[in-house]
Amino acid sequence: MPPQRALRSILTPMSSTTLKFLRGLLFLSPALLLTGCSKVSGLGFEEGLTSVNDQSLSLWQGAWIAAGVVGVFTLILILWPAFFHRLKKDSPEFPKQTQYNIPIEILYTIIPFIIVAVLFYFTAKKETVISAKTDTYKHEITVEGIQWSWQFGYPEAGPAALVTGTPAQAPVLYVPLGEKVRYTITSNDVVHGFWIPAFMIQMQNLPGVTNHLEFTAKKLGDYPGRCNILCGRNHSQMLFTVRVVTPAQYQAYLETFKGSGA
Ligand SMILES: [Cu+2]
Repeated sequence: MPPQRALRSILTPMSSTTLKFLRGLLFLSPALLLTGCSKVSGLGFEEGLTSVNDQSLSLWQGAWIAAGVVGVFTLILILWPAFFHRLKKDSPEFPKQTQYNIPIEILYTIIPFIIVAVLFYFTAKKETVISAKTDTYKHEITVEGIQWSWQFGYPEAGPAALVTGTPAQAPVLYVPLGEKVRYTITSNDVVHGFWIPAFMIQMQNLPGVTNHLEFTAKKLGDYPGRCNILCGRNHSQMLFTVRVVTPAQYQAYLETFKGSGA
């Protein structure tokens, strides 16, 4: 086959069977994606670690599914003209031009607006539940960001029950299993970010502002914590460990402060 003819045969529009198959795929792909969601993976996060995970995980999964559907649809829209609207032998040099097409311009303004509005709605709904203040918490812990470490306080064990970390010695935050704690989040210098990645939790420590967050830890173990706001030279060393212990161990931990005269 001469090269021109070979090229022409590649450029020839596909057969109607192939066309039908690809069209079917276009409408089926979002459906396939959604039916696979009856058991979606945590996509990097574990279910049931804290009361916040229970709320945030579906938001995280939903955002990925929405991104996947939009991504697949966009890819199809990009590939569609490349496959089905190739230059034919007898076509004019340019296809029909559609600039200043008002309905299309309105459509591609409204669709992104709807996407953002839906993501905003679900985010705001979850955020309201996660950051709600209640009076059903059992313990209080203070979390102060300092350049460049953390100070954790356990007011139940007295005003001097404080643990202050340093960049060289990261502090441990003791948390009781299955009991709701209210965290009072403050800063004594610049903006820091109290972040426990595995718990899907982050709240900023703002100078002059007192933030509150309440949650219940649901699984024993050690979990890494970090500062996620660039707060100065040793920001990367603002590490801590969250240690989820049984309520009895937590009480015993509080006793150690009392024993030390705190
Ligand atoms: Cu910091």
